[in-house]
Amino acid sequence: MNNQSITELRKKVKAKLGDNKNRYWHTIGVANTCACLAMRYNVDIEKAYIAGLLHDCAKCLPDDELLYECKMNSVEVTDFEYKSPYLLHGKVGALYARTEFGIDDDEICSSIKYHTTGKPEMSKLEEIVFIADYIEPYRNKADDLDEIRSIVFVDIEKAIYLVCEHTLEYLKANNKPIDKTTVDTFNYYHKIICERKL
Ligand code: DGI
Ligand code: FE
Ligand code: FE
Repeated sequence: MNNQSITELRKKVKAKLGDNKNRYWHTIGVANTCACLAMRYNVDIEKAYIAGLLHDCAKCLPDDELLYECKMNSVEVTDFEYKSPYLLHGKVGALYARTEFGIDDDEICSSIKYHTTGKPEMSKLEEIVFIADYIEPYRNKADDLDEIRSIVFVDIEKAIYLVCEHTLEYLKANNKPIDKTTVDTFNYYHKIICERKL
């Protein structure tokens, strides 16, 4: 993709995110962070940047539209996602990446699909998008951000384990329902870290 195409992609994403300026700057922050992590972990920089740019392209859809898009495009919706349709912005984002943004790359689309819950055994690109979403420069909410930001450039698997642990603690403390995939991701990365210590 040439510079012109990337610029077009940025404009299209901006339009898709509507008036939500913070969401656009978050998107730019994730795309740039993905590119940096791609340099560190020998991943295709352009693919990482595009995945970051598109990861939240369906974020502004209300719950009923997320469910409608899934129904119309035969995207599977789990019982849990019916109850928490917000989680579908990854799956619908992956769909839009193909249908509205012309991205025909399975790995990019999968990174978008799983960016909220993660999944066990993510590819390096999937790991990069998952963690970039949490650490991008405009994020400032989590109290462990500084720690994660420094660890991720040394040990991305450990950083993912720490983010999953923090997210699960947050969801439990706020009585939010927890998707099985979020737990599976935590268990997988926890196991990797524990086995390394043996
Ligand atoms: O779209 P963003 O806000 O940039 O980030 P995201 O897509 O990673 O969403 C982050 C939120 O998703 C965060 O508040 C935690 C929440 N989340 C992650 N796993 C689960 C979850 N929420 C519920 N209810 N259940 C989960 O398993
Ligand atoms: Fe998201
Ligand atoms: Fe995001």
